[in-house]
Amino acid sequence: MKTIKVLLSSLAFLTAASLSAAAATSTLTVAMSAQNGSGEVGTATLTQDGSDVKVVIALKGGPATTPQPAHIHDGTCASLKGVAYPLTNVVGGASTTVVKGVTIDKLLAGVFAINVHESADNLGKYVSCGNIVAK
Ligand SMILES: [Cu+2]
Repeated sequence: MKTIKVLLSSLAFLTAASLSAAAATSTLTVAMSAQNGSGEVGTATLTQDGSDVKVVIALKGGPATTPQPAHIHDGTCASLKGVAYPLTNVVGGASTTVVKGVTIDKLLAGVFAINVHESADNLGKYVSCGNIVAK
């Protein structure tokens, strides 16, 4: 009888552990839409890597060599607030950044958007943006 009780409690523990593991988001694709007639569209792929999140931006339609500043901002694309996490400049449509000490689930729990600016000289012009939301 005691053996059965131990077995049952072990099962309950294992079930709870696997449920919490399944709940953590390991990857998320954010659709990046063109803004202000830029034609720059693509994706930002977020991948959980331990306690960090790798952000890979891939855009088409942008300049070949002009560096384009990119950030994770508070707010939505329709109403961007301040910079929450800086990202590596997009060059030739590509940018990879490891954002330290954050989880995809934390980003999903808040209100955040990834945006790209035309250039360092023209930060005020937004050329691409995607809201960080679950599919
Ligand atoms: Cu920005």
